[in-house]
Amino acid sequence: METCLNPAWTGINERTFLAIKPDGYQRRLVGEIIRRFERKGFRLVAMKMMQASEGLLKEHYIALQNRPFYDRLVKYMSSGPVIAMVWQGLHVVKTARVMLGETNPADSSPGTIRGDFCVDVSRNVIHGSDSKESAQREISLWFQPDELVCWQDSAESWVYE
Ligand code: IDP
Ligand code: MG
Repeated sequence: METCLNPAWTGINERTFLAIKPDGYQRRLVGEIIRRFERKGFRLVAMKMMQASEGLLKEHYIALQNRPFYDRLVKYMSSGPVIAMVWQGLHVVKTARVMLGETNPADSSPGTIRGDFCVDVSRNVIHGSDSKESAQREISLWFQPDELVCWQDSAESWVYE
């Protein structure tokens, strides 16, 4: 059993895929965004800075291929560095979406990332998987299995009962 997976409580092994988008990167929001997930108590298991190819992004956003903004979305997402990450913890998929805010920053509450740091739906600074199934698909699309780091989390007994 990998040391990063708890055999007794599989709920805390849930993982999600987050990516700081090129606007978040250019606007120097990387530290601020990572800080929020660290302080929440989630566990970072993979992270890389990269400029993603249009091919990868077309696959990532395949469900949106018939939307009018799809081509512009792929261009925007491939226009500069992104920070691709995998985070782990109890209900991390749902909680990360709450921490991101709504797709449109105008609908996002203050205190959320999109509510605090952006105004335009097409420049909304961060991506987060919308379900456990899409998280699995996106993690395997962006990361090789050996890029996920298994480490003994000494804070685990302070974050979970
Ligand atoms: P999500 O990122 O909150 O899951 P999705 O509906 O999956 O939202 O859309 C993916 C991304 O496409 C959004 O984060 C945003 O960057 C972009 N997008 C969504 N709707 C629009 C739109 O109406 N105009 C332009 N870009 C959009
Ligand atoms: Mg989505």
